[in-house]
Amino acid sequence: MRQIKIQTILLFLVANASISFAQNPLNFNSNIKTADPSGHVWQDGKMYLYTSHDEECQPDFFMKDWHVFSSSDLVNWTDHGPCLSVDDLSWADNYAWAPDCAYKNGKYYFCFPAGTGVKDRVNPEKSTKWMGIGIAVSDSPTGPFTDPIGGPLWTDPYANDPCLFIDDDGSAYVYFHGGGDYLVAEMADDMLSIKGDFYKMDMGGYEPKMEGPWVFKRNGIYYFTMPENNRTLSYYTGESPKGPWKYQGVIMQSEGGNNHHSIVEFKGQWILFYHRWLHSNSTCEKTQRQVCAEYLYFNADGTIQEVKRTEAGVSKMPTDKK
Ligand code: FUB
Repeated sequence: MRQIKIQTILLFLVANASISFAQNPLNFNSNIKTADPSGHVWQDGKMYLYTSHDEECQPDFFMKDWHVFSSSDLVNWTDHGPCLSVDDLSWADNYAWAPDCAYKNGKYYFCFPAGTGVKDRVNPEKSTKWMGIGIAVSDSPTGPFTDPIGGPLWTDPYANDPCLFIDDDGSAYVYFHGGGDYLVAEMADDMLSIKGDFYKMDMGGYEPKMEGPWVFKRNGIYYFTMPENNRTLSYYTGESPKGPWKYQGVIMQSEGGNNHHSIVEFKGQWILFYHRWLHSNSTCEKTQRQVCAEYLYFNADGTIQEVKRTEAGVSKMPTDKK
């Protein structure tokens, strides 16, 4: 009898350990290093995470492909493998950087930055690096995606880190930081080109350097979020997808290296995905990037509460959803 009791207690402890153990960085069941997470919940209710892929000890952000992961509980993840690689592109051979994805017209549109050349950090005038934004299409959220244009959406200005946002009326927008400006362009209905010109948004007079913008809508408020100076996650709010925007403050403080994020609602709870520079699971002397997640809470007036990095991450759904 006593033995049965002990076994029952042990079973209970093991079962609970699986939901309370640290979930950061996210466990993708391999040693893969990922960065730049873009989270989306599609029709099947699962979370899909589109990430860039850091090669072990890679130099200067030379990156070659993108991965898709999916999960029904944010704890157990399936790696669907590379959904696109620069080898599939005729116009770029490197810099498979921060991607995004959107669903429209019954298809999935994977929007990605890629490029060629090299950056000369000592003599910048000798740099040959160029980056542009492409769009690839698939019938499946996990790809494989194909590039129907065979080129970037535009060649000037130089651009990376696109964010795709589809408004409630189906209008699609692409956001990026180009030439020091906060730019947006409307996508054509077929999502394969932009409609009209770039629009320089009114950021209320506060325009720090940034990359990796993210736009979402909640209770009629538009949120424009970004890593300020590429490191501190902060946000603006507005009444339209093109602004004007009002700066509201910090979501997550900097911890040194670049940060890149996305914010998405999952089962009534808002989630912040981001990456950290960590030594864990690395054969490399340097820290490497790995994707993490935290719960994110709104105040009654729609402002966002500051998020702290934790080890537990999203291991246990909170009961006080906001
Ligand atoms: O991963 C390469 C680049 O680093 C991304 O495009 C930026 O957002 C930064 O995370």
